[in-house]
Amino acid sequence: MPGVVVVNTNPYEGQKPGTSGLRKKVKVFLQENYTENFIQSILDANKDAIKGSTLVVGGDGRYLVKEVVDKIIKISAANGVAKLLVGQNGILSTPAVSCIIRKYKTLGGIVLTASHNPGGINNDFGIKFNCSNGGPAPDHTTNDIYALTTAIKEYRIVPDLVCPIDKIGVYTFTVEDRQFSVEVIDSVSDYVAYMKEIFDFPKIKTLIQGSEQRKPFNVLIDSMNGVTGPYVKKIFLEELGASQKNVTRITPLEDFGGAHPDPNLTYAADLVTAVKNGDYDFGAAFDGDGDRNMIIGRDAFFVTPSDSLAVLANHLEHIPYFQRSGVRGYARSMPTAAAVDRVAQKSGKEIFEVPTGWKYFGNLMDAGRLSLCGEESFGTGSDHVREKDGLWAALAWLSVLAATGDSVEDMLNKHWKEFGRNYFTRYDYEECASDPCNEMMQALEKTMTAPGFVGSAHASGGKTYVVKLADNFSYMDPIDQSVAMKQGLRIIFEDGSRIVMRLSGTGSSGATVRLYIDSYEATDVSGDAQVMLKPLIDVALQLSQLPKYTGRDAPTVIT
Ligand code: VG1
Ligand code: CO
Repeated sequence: MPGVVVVNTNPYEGQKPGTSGLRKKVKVFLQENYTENFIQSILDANKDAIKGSTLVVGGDGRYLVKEVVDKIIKISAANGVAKLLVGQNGILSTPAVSCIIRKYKTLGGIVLTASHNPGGINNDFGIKFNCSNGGPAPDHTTNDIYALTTAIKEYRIVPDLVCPIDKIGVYTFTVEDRQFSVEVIDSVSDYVAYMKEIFDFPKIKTLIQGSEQRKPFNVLIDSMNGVTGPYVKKIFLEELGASQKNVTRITPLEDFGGAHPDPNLTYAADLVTAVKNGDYDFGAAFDGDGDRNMIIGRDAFFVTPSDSLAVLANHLEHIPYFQRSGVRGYARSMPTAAAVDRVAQKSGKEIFEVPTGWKYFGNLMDAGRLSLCGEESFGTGSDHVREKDGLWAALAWLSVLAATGDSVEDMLNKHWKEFGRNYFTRYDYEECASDPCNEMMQALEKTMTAPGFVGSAHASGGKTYVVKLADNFSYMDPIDQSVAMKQGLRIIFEDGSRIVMRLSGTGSSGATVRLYIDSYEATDVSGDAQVMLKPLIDVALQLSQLPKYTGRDAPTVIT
């Protein structure tokens, strides 16, 4: 009978979860007891509920996932957890973890991913705790976890417990006279079964394979060597009748094949090129852990995530799940352009604006007030789970395209004609030095809150913008009244245009500055976003003095 060992340890600094979990370089997690401390703190944050509980464990297949699954098994066994549901070989996409927590009503789950950050020994790893609703832990829970990491003195582990995770099955152990079991589950089956309930698979299959009315709709689905590979294989190749030429990079690799698994125009350039040069009607890419999506149409026509959300919001009636449950409200993160707000207005539904991070949508969904939401960072999802869901978004798009018979570009043109267009762009300045970025944010906040700033005029490129509101965004959750402060600097102008600036909470080193710009045009809808937004971008760079503080004259990524 394997025994529990209590190991003395010392706290590490900086184990504070960011926008979505703790993300650091692999080498940081490899320090002695670093990972063990954090896992013990997650379990302790659940207090007595951990005893006899069931947790879901899985990750995106990146370097270190299997080793950390093994540690979670050993530490859970020592802390009185009754059962773990572990994805085979440690593989579970982030939305699949959410789905499994909800389906089996577990206490929560531990997700091993640094999402869209590169993987491999020299890159990033991450650990995130999700609660019993299937969503990322809210701020008060991550604050508890962090507080525990700063005071930890020991952790409990069963070092001799050996459990295979490569074979599906139930493995049972006796630890201190308690039963402890690990059920290794198929990584894709629960999630795929759920997608088949949500969507009309035969209809999507007819779209892809073609019919007398419509020639085959040629899709290209890119998993970017991330966790969605096996899900894409099952759904697209086995269920929807697609062929090998419709899928790419569907084997999860520990280092994502050297790719940066972030589905945007820069890092998913291979997909963009393939769709541009090939005879494809639709392209979709997903990030490392499968919660993000990018949608493009024929000739690589790009759909901004803010528009994607709005178009789906306007067409949810084509999806069986919403036919059954109806559509409650909509929501978006603050930096996301307000296209969906106009759809909400038209349909008389509630619309919420929350801080960046999916954890802020959870309460609204649990309270039955939110059906569909999204973020400008390529996140779209619904209340079917409590994470954003890349594959779900691609299937939602295909459902709508099948029902309307339109091309992706037609869908957008019709949408803009009806609602007007929210032009949007995001500039990312990755891995800058932290101190000057903090100074820049402080200085900008000072400028923005100085007397006379509201009402001041800012001119560039023949346009003049007059400030209507300037603040550091704060949010009170309408369900539990919890408050999140300092969620991003925003300047809103009289004409509704916005400049938003915030520092990323997902980077693993240095600081990443995100600058978001958007403006609304009721009729001038066929312009190029970069051209349309250039004057506002210049105003933002002037006001923030970004080039001076960061030493950068161009962003790393433009979306
Ligand atoms: C980024 C995005 C945010 C998203 C978060 C997690 O956060 O901006 O919208 O929710 O990543 O997504 P930040 O703090 O770096 O801006 V994922 O797919 O990395 O879990
Ligand atoms: Co992700």
